[in-house]
Amino acid sequence: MLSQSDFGYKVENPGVKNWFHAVDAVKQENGLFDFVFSGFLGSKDGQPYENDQAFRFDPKSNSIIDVSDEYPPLSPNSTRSNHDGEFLVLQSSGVNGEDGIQMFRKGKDQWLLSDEYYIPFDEQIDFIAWNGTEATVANVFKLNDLSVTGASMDEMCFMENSGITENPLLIAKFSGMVHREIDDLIETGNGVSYKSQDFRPMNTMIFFEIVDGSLKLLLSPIINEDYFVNANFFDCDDKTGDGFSDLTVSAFSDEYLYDRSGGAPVLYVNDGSGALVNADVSTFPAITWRDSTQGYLHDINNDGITDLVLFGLSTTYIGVESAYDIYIFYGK
Ligand SMILES: [Ca+2]
Ligand SMILES: [Ca+2]
Repeated sequence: MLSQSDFGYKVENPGVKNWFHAVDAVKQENGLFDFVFSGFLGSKDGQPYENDQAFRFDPKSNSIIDVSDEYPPLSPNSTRSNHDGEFLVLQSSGVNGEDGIQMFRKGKDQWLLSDEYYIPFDEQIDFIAWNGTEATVANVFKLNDLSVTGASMDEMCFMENSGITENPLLIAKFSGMVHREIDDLIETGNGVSYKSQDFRPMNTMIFFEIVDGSLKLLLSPIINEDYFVNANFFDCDDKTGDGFSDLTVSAFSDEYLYDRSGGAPVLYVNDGSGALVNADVSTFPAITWRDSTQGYLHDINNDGITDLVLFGLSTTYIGVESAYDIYIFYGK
């Protein structure tokens, strides 16, 4: 919907229908943003088709134009640009199935591959995913003394005013699963296959400084990282109002190692000297009468104080059927 100078809105419906999974806004030299979308491979009339689409507002024609051809193939798993639109980082799979990222830098009229980083895997296992009955071969990564499988870099953000680096700072969430009981998994080809329900979610944050167009892996600045968080999304905005960006993981309330307030996000507070400290959020309001909740920290009423938004992930209260609902707790 484009607001019009005379009155009301103009509705445009660009592109073709798709199941988009990654979305981002990429800043342009004129201050406007391109909107880029990427979904999983689709097919139409039996023919697979590319699913990346990118759109730009064209002031001359006062309309949305398709600029998909200007972009490299985007990743449906994660696509993220930095604040001035110079870099575009995509989740990527290496030639041997390693998981990692590719970073592109904006050139004169096209995006050029600037650097890439892949996490090598340690071994492979036979694995049955949540939606399948056939075993497939899955990579196992040794990470923080854990054997992590089913993993990928599935969400990223660029942190500004980090106090950690002067250069652009990229944070990638490496999301996977750890077996609930077994540390030493048996390699593929030995007749043992593992089911996804025997694993529990884990996440860890991986930090990169961008130096002259290269990705430089950093030691994690997080103090007391909570690996056993089940989460899809995180952001890196300032939540404490001190000007230094914090890291907020919008965790699901279930699948924790220990009890946690229902729906409270995990908050790593920037101490201003390069450390992100896992904050005690036990006094945050909690929704404990729902089966499953998820929380976000945003300043909803724009008074400069962060508010907490909790919402239900299912239509089920404990014992009661209901609709999805949202709770907003205004900060004080
Ligand atoms: Ca802060
Ligand atoms: Ca507020």
